[in-house]
Amino acid sequence: MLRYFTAGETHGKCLTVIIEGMPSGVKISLDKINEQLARRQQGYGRGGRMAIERDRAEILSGVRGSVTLGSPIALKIENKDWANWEKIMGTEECTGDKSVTCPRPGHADLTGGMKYGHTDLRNVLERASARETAARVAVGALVRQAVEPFGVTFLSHVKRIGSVEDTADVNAPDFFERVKNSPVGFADAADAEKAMKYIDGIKASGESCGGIVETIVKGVPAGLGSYVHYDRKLDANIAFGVMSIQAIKGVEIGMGFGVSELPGSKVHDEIKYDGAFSRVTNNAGGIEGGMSNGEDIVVKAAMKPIPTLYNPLSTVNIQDKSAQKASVERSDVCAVPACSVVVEAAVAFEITKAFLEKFSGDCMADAQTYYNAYMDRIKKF
Ligand code: EPS
Repeated sequence: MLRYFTAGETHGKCLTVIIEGMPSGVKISLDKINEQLARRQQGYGRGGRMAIERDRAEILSGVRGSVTLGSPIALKIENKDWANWEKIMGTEECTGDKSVTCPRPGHADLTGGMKYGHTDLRNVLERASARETAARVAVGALVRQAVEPFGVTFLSHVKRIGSVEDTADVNAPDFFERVKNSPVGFADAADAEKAMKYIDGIKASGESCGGIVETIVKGVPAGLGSYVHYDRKLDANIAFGVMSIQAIKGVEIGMGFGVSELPGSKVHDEIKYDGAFSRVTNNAGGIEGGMSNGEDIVVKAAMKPIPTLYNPLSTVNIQDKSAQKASVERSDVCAVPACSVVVEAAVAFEITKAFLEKFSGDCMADAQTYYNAYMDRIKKF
C-alpha cells in the first residue's frame, strides 16, 4: 500500500519525506517535482516567506538513474529561512527566544499547547504550519509519475477567493492555459482583476481570506476504490487526504452539498452506451459507490482564511490569563492559489494509491500487464 510520512518544522532545517510502496520501474523526473514546488510558491497575496524560499526537492534514496527501485524513497526540501532561525530552532542547542504565548484563534496554537503540554506555543505552530504542504506537494508530484504513463492527468484551478468568483466556463478549451498564467489561478481575466483588488482590500484592513479550489482528474479507469468496505472507498480516501490539508474546512465530490437540494432525476447521471459505457452528465464527480466510474473525478475544497491577522482578534495569554490580542506571525494574506496545488497533490496521491492497489504495487511492468488485461475485459463487459 502506498503511504508516506513527513517531518519538519517550518523554521527547522528542512522538510523530509519517506514514501513507501512505490513500484519499481517508474521513471522519475525531478524537474516535474520542482515544477510543482514552484507552482505552490506562487500566487497573489503570499507573504514574505516565499520571497526567501526557492523550494527544491532532493531525492536521497529509492531511485537509481531516475528510475524507482521499489524501495522507500526519501526526499528532502531545505528551508532557506533556517539560516535566520538556527539559534531559535536548533535541535541540540537553542539559545534564542521567539516564544508565543497569545494563541491565534483558528490556529492549532491553544489546543496543541494543551494537548502536548507546550507553554511556548511556537512548539505547536512550527509543525502545524502550512509549510508542511511543500512536502505533500513533492509527494504528489513524485507518485503521480506512476499513473501519468496510463493517461491519467491532474488539473486544478481556483473557483473563488473570498466573495469573488471565477465565472469562466471550465470546459472552455483554453481554460487551464489561462489559469496557468493567472496570479490568482482564475481563467477569467476580469474576475482575476477583481480578486486581486479584493485581496488588496483584505490586506489593507489587516485581514486574511479563504476561497474554493477545484481539482479535476482525467483518464481514471472505472473501478478504482471499492464499494465492498468503507476504508477502500475512493471518495472517502480523497476526502481524508484533502481534509487533512491545513486550513481546509470542506470537501465536495462532484455536485457535493448541492445533491441535497434537487430531486433524484436531476442528481443522478444517466448511463449511455456507444461502444463503451459513459454518463450523460457528471454530477457524481466521477465516483459512484466508492469507485471511479470512468468520468472525470471532480473534487472541490473550501479553505478558511489564514488565522494570522495583522489586525488581530482577541485572545488570552496562556501564562497570566490576561485578555490580549493574538500574536502576529509573518503570514500570507491569501494562499488560495497555493492551496489549489496542494489539493491537486493530495488527490494525486489518493488516485495513485488506488491505482496501484488495483494494478499491482510491485513493478510497473506488472501494472501495465494487469491494466491492459483489465481494460480489455471491461471493454467487453
Ligand atoms: C508557509 C510557510 C510559513 C507561512 C505559511 C505557509 O512560513 P512563515 O511562518 O515563516 O511565514 O508563511 O503558513 C501559515 C500561514 C500558517 O498559518 O501555517 C509555506 O511554505 O507555504
